[in-house]
Amino acid sequence: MTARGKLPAVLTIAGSDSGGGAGIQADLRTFNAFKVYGCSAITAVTSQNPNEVRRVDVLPGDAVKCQLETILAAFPVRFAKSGMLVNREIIECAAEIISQKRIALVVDPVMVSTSGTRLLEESAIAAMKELLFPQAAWLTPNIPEAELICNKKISSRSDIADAAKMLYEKFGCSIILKGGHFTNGSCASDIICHEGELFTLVSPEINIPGNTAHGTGCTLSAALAANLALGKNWQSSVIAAKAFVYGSLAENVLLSDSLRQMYPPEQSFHDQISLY
Ligand code: PXL
Repeated sequence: MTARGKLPAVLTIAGSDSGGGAGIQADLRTFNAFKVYGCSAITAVTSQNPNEVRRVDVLPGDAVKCQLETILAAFPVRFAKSGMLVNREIIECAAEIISQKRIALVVDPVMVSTSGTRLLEESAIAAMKELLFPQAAWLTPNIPEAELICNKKISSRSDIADAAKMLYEKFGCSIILKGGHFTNGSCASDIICHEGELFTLVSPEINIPGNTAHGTGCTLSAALAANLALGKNWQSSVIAAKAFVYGSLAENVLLSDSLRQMYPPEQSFHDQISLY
């Protein structure tokens, strides 16, 4: 609830993950957990489970545009997140509407699924850089995505900081460069560049058996958008988002003898997170 007693409506523009771990399903679950009202514009329907992506059906650009226009005709959306945007046509629709409506956008530049399936056409990377990132309030790449966006190999901690600064300077938005692909066995640290200043956001490293990274990126960006929509400042918002991802892994649920998934935590894990 905001200070004026209204529940903020937050929008996700992303793909459906039939397995429920990532995409729209993770975003809406996260919005519910933070008690914001979730609206969704779906870009594509993936047929997947935690082990494989069998098929991706992409919606036409005008179907995405119509969802966005219809949502925004009724809901006073001030904050949104984007995930899997697939191609230039969909990126153009999203960028145009976000700028017209002055929505603060958290962009998770989803490119490849954890299992290796392409979720963004190669030619669409240029469209993201040209049209979407300059409209973003926050950009949350992981290391492989930052390498593709910057055209630069990232192989050390100082490379991560340089890339975060480079992205900030190039696109003018705040950056969370997620270090999950580069852990040291004890903590998972991300580098933030906000208004040109560098910060480190750290949680303990946590490993659950199976495909643990699936959905963490979607969850982080949805949690960040939800907390910003609740009126929290950026520092509290990134801490709440990181704590939520950590807590979702820590309180994972068992679905079969061999299947665990992240799940919104009951406890708060803020005391496990540091920002400096
Ligand atoms: O985590 C990236 C991602 C985003 N959106 C959808 C996905 C995935 C990864 O598999 O399926 C729909």
